[in-house]
Amino acid sequence: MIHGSYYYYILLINIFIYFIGGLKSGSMKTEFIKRLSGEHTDHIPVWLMRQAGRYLPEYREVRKNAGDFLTLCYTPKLASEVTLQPLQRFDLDAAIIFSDILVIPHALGQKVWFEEGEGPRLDPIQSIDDLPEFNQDKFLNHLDPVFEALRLTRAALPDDKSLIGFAGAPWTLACYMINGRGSRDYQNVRHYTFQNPDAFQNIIDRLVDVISIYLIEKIKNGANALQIFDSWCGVLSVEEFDRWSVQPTAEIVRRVRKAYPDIPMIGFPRMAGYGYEDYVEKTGINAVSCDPTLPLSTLRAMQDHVCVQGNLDNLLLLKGGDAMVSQAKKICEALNDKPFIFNLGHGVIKETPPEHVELLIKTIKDFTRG
Ligand code: 1CP
Repeated sequence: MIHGSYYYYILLINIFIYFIGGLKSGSMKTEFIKRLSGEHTDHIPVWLMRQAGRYLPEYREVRKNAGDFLTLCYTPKLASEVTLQPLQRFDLDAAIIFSDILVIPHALGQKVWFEEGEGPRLDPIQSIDDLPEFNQDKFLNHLDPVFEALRLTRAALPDDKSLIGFAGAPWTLACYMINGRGSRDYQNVRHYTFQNPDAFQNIIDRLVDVISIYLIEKIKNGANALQIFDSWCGVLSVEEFDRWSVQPTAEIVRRVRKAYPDIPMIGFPRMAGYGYEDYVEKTGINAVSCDPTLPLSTLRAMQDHVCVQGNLDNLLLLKGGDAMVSQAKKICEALNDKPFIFNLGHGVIKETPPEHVELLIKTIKDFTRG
């Protein structure tokens, strides 16, 4: 009898420790994680692409003191601070770690800098051999500040908030690496792929390797879900889209799942139009982030296979008021009976008044509060 109660007591302590451990590592299933896994929840989870950034005065303050944008990305305390800023203001369900997709080419040894008021610049490459020989330890060492920022942020976040890690998709990263800057249509890069398909394939293969390693490391350091941004895949034809966007992304999903079978992964094939449904079917992602050009009927059709996230026009958020509120409600009405997370169709624009974000989040939260 004494023995029995002793073991019962030990068992209870173990259950308690296991439970607390789970909470600390953020492994508790939040409504956001549940919906990504296809479960229904009472409330609509919401987060916004580029929710941390220049539209917030408190971000501009930290950014000014940090000086250079990359310094901000590589200073864990500051990166964590700006990651948490939007959650201190708004009732958001997830934080996305503050960084940039271009830390990957930077960690591969490419020169990357940000021109004030213009955007990213890179010393363009023509072949993977233009980069130093790949060394995994060096690569991970370079990115250690990002991993530390994740650890700090996960430790500071309440248990009911999730932490999202992200990477650019191979095609989008290759666009910047070859073109050296943003472009409307990436004609140079598409021309390059026709002239040098093998050399381009080598670049994509290297990116698949390093993005997979990077995302796995992000999970190890506290990310509860991942998003892969293919911001420029909308310029591709159907065959190119399959070869340069869908197949490389599918391979990354396979590799990350091999290490972490349960990690929810969101894909964002921005402006892929006709390609969205194929992307969903072939990549194996859990959720798809939708740009504002897609009709809600397409989002609804995709909900039979994955969770959908989106797709309010960021220009409506910039405008605010009734136009924004009525479109946000329309999206919730159309999609909330199946797996759905509210988000924008692209990132918050820097001129957006923070009060508009406040009203938008309130609208979404009120929708299910009744
Ligand atoms: O001066 C500044 O403060 C720099 C502006 C800025 C910010 C705030 C850049 C430069 N990057 C970021 C942060 C950033 N970038 C985040 C933060 C997390 C959050 O969402 O809150 C994320 C997810 C990114 C991802 C990113 N960077 C993408 C993919 C998403 C998308 O917007 O399509 C892309 C394409 C980039 C490249 C990049 N970095 C910065 C800018 C201005 C750009 C886009 C330039 C272009 O249009 O070519």
